Amino acid sequence: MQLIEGHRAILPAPGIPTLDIDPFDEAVLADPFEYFDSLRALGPVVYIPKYAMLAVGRFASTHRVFTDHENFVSSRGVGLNDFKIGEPWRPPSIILEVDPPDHTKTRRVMARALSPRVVKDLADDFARAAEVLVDWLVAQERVEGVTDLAEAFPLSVFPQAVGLNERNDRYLVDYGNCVFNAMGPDNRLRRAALDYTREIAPWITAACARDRLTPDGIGAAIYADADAGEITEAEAAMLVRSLLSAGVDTTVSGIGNALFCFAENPGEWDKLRADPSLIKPAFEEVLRYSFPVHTFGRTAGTETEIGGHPVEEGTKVLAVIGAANRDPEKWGPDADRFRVDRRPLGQMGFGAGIHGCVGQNIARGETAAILTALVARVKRIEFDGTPRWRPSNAIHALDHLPLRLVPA
Ligand code: OVV
Repeated sequence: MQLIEGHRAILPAPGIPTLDIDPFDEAVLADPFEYFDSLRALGPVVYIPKYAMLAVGRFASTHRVFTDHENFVSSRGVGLNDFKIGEPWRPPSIILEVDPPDHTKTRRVMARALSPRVVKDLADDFARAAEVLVDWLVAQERVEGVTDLAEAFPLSVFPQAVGLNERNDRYLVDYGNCVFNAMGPDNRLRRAALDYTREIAPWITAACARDRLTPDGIGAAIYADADAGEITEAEAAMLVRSLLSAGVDTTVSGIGNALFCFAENPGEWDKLRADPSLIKPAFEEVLRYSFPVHTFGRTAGTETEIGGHPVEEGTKVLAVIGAANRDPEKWGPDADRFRVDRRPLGQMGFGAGIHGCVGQNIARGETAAILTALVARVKRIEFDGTPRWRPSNAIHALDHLPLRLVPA
């Protein structure tokens, strides 16, 4: 067995087309749409020789890989490394990097802690925080969309919602970025992430402890399930770690991408202002068109197939959300257009299947709050300089977004 990047290097079955590209090259990450087009055009599944693995980017095959959790497992890692072969870089997540039946229990605990009821009870706090922040930003007029808004808003509500007593806003955003970069190949981005997490991880671990959390937050609700005997105390700490891994940089990216979409498409902002009932469907369209996570991996746990092509056990498969979310076969000939009234049912910005984002209610709640406050106060969102995409092995987001907010 040949090893590349810590997984079994496969030879593709005859008939699987080859795509000779490095999907994690920084130039591709900065502008991935040609890669997405090639990936879909070649077939339901392609072979990536650089990493000796497969990739799917058509809507149908990507959806299949996400929803067929029996053949495409998560317990061997959702990045390029196969946990059966190499050591995971941190103790694996007990909700992300796990299969049923182990997944079932932790998923139930997290789903309860992040239920629609919980998010509904947070809605007033979110709305007030959004109004205060947007009032302040509109008075500035020129803002840095990433730090002043996309980061500032989740940081003004999410840590309190979780009940964190420890605050280190930089670490909270950067930890998520590191976790997602660690899913990639052994490139500059992953090596920098692993170096930096050595600094951050002790702080994260400490922040997850029961006695560092307020008694009324989402974190405390998870520990209450430990008291009830559903999970152990150590498992509760690990699930709080999942909140901090997946709950900050993702919403930061979603909000930043929303601002980008509206700056790029002022007519769509006008539609939202004319009809604020479009705020919720508009965010679904942001998730489709500008997906905060571009790629997740799976591993074939058994011999299986994709689109009629045989896939051997141990094969790593990249499920390219960004490509699937732009598939004209699914979304029509204007798949590359951002349209707030599209109502893109089935968009895979939150993934699909049993591992579909467990925090999607709170993510939608945060975004609805900030867009509602903006719609009421901002006539136009304009670029005030050149936006810059942040290279990441899994996140699709901006790291610089100079904006002018034109007051209503
Ligand atoms: C969906 C996701 C991304 C990153 C980390 C985790 C989950 C986790 O459970 O730690």
